[in-house]
Amino acid sequence: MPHHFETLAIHAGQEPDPTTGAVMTPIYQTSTFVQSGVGEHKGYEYARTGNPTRTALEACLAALEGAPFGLAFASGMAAIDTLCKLLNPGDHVLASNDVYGGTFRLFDKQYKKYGIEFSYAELTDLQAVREGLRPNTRWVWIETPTNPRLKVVDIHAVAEIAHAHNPRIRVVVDNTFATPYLQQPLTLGADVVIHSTTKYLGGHSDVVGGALVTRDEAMHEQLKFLQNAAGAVPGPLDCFLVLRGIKTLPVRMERHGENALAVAQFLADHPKVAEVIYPGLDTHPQHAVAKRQMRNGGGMISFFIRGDAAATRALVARTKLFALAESLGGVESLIELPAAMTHGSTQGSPLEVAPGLIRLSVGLENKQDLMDDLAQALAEV
Ligand code: P1T
Repeated sequence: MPHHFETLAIHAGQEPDPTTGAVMTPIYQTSTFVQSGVGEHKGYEYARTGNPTRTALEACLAALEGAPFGLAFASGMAAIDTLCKLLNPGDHVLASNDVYGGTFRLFDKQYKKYGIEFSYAELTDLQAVREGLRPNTRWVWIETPTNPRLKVVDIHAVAEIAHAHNPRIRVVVDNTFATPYLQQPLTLGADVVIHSTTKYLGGHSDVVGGALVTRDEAMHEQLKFLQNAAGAVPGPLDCFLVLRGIKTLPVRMERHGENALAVAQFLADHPKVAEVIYPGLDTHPQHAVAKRQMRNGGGMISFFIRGDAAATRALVARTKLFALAESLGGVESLIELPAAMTHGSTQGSPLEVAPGLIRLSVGLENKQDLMDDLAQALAEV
């Protein structure tokens, strides 16, 4: 009988070590593996090509997304870069008009110069999706919820439109913000999932990593070739940390969602807050899609205060529990200003983020403590 998500998170890809019985997957801290004769070995030759700790993580990631194939990388950007190497000059990518700043930077500063076309559309508007597709469109690139504006894209509807336009189009979903616990893009019709495992999958802000998961065997083989050929692989300790983090992903995501909903409601009721963006609030423009597609609204909130740029900068430096830092998805709460921090690369582009937008990664602290922290910071505005 197939196991449920919570069981897969703890066990998928991870058998007790056959030589010692160790229950936790060992950290195989080795660069190479002995051969009894030329080409005669136990499945591992050299650790760029494969390492048993990484194999366990890759199997676990695939299982969580409901797919047969997973690959782990040294960072989310390394995963995205590896995927982009499948593109050829003349190909077109239709992407969300709100994506992580590093993703936009890689497309715009690196892959555009190889003759690849990128255009950015409002993918929450299905008519804009239809109008954005071109004869040479190879991929539709979805982030949902998007970083940092938390737009929710209907994965099933966009995949149907893209595949009807051309069955060879690949629908790519960056599932970093939602995680496979909240939504499984491949079961909704997408073709490839990318992750920054640095975030919720690792979950403790102590590791940088990335992943690519697909059901397409031919694509997997190409990506595996590139993983080995270019070598942006995670080390065994990093793989272990992500595996360990994943074991508690379901319980963490439940609490991230519960805490974030409470914080979002608190902000929405606060007189000094101008606007709150959270997929779990019924005021969110795609709340209905979020309810259908995600188990809860996730742990990320964006908001604007009633105040100028100086007031906004002062506020983000005044919270105590919410640490002013880039990244997200850890057990601890973080606050940041995307326009000046994570999304600096979008300045002057059509993806430019409003300077007043404040982003929260709501952690697992007591939710009343988190609201009190925001209240004391807002009191000074
Ligand atoms: O940082 P790295 O592991 O390389 O992952 C890149 C990445 C990819 N996709 C999304 C949706 C992301 O949010 C990120 C990284 N984002 C941050 C560091 C941030 O603070 O938004």
